[in-house]
Amino acid sequence: MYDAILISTHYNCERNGMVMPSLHEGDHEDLSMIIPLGVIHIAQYLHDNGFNIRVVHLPHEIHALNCLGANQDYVNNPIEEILQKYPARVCGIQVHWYLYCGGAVFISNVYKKLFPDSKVVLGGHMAAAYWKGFLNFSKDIDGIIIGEGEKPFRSLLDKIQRSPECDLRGVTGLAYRDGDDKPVFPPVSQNENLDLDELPIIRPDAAPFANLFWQKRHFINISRGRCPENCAYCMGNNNAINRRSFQTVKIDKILEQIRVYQQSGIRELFLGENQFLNVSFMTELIEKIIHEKFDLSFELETHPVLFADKKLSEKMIDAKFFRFTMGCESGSDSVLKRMGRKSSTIQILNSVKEIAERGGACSDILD
Ligand code: B12
Ligand code: SF4
Repeated sequence: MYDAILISTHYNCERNGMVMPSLHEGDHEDLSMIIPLGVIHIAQYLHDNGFNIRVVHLPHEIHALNCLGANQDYVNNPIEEILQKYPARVCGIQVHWYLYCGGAVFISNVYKKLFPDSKVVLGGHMAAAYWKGFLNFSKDIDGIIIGEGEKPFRSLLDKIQRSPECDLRGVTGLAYRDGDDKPVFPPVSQNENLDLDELPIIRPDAAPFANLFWQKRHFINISRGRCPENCAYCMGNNNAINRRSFQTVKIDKILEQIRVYQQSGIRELFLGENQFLNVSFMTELIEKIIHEKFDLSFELETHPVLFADKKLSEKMIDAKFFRFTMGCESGSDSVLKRMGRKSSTIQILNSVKEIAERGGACSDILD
């Protein structure tokens, strides 16, 4: 029995456990194959603290079935087949992106049927935003971790180790149903977030990741906390969902993580958080990356304002930042203004030109 498993779902499933839409359908990019950073951070942290953990990335597991020639159509209920290999005291399910809400409810249902004594908790931005809705909607969901997951998950496991029958009261950062079945989230009175020095270094060969496919392109977490910008549509700046104010990870720690990833065969790293607004941090990071002469290239999810500094964009290319995605969001200045975006259409166009002239590739994203 595992202390905990952390599940990433496919988007959703049919009643018989067939995933929807089916894997590798040619008409969409299957984002669910990406291993979520939040999940691997929690898993590595719990593992480093002595717990027996597995990450269960369902799209990878189904892909593995397909590779064996055991096409999911020939398996009675592929999701049950997979999940019954993972009995755990606590089952955490990722609901970070809106894409996975339906899948998470479905999986909590299947998991509780297989292991009725296990506790099922959801976590991630969408779980945090709709915690009451999830707890009201399904009795198979016991709790929701609201905010960063490492410390609350560890407190929950500590509590369950002391008394396996435990109720979920008293775990800072966790919402649950009270005796009258009402969802409650007690105020968070102590700092439930990790000190950034305590962030784990992700080691792809660690036990929790035994069943993951690590692609050559991967992601790295180099900052935490709410974005200081005020874009109206964004969850990344929401106080109730993310209670930490913006902080960057120490550069030495980032370099150590890049070295570990490089040694494990990763060839391209994606940096994509709010750090783009912190030009002095980015400048120092990029200079140190150049100095290290890494044998991998980088992608940056960024913002048009970063390219106001021409020297910095030149250095980025020297550091092997070859691909940039930029949240442009609209081609209309008045819409951009109403959204609270800092950039104008002219800045967007100039940034693209700046990148292209220096030899980088640029694509737009709409969050
Ligand atoms: C990096 C990033 C990406 C990377 C993800 C890299 C990866 N491998 O995970 C990429 C570029 C792939 C990406 C893609 C997308 N993203 Co994005 N992304 C982000 C960003 C900038 C940071 C998230 C991050 O990794 N942080 C670092 C990790 C360590 O922290 P974390 O994810 O918050 O996880 C902590 C907690 O949330 C919690 N937690 C998270 N998961 C779980 C699970 C459990 C069980 C528990 C208990 C706790 C828990 O604990 C974690 C550790 O403390 C956020 C904005 C933001 N500032 O949060 C947007 C953001 C999350 N993305 C967003 C969107 C919309 C998308 C896309 C749908 C965009 C698109 N249209 O294609 C896709 C979906 C990707 C997918 N896999 O399906 C939105 C989400 C909005 C929403 N309502 O869903 C955000 C908030 C940006 C925004 N402007 O609104 N994204
Ligand atoms: S700059 Fe990006 S992360 Fe920051 S509030 Fe705007 S959309 Fe969200």
